[in-house]
Amino acid sequence: MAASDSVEWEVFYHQAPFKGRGEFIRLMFRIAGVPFVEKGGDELAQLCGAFQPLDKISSMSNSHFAPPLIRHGSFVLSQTGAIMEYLGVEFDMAPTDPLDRALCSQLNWTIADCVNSCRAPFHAKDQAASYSTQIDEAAVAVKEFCKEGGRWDKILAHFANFIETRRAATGKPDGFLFGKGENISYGEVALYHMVDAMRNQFTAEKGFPYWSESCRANVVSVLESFLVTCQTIPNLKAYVDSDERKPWGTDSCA
Ligand SMILES: N[C@@H](CCC(=O)N[C@@H](CS)C(=O)NCC(=O)O)C(=O)O
Repeated sequence: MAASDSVEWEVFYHQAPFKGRGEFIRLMFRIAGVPFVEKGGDELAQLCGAFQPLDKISSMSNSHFAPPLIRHGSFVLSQTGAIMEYLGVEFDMAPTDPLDRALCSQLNWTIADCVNSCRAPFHAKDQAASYSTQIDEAAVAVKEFCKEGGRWDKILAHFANFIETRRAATGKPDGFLFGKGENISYGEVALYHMVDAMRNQFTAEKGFPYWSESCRANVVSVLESFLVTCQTIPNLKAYVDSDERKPWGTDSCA
């Protein structure tokens, strides 16, 4: 299926006032300049096992669990990482070199792990319950997650090192991470959103003033330099500067 064909692209996600994992997918469409319609509500619930009674799941005509999903004609796909990879190929945003392509996939799946790692401490008592029911427990768990030299610092250092080693490989110190460092890939779109989400989640305004702590200033400056690189993509810059985006959530990192 070519990205330019006339079949409508649909993105299914919660019709909620936060970006969520749906934003990874929206960014892909926006950067590629491919129109899509966003859907949710009952139609989303019908597609997801997570929102069906247990006795209905085995008779569902599809095999999807939770949003986001995309639909293109009769093809439906779930799992953010799988959708990013699929759209990366469809929209010509996947590296062509096999080793680069594998590393881009590695980056994409490490980001999926990072989303889960960042969400977990905000749901310290019950991962299925709302953050609002566990604010006190979350405050303790997030502080532990973000303590100097802790798990979050390891994740941030990993991404910063990935950026720097890849830039060294492409020979472009301020560039993208694959090929000749000239084009954004789907893995980098995911990294862009992940870094931007963490930068917006771990702030003093939200009660989690960890992004700007001096102990991680060097790593943060590498991550933020990558955001600057990504914002050289005109469609990305126009979208993130627009008022068309949903607000950031308050209890996770997407
Ligand atoms: N690994 C999945 C996780 C999907 C997921 O947890 N979706 C959330 C919204 S961001 C949801 O609505 N989950 C419902 C549930 O798990 O019951 C992905 O990355 O797409």
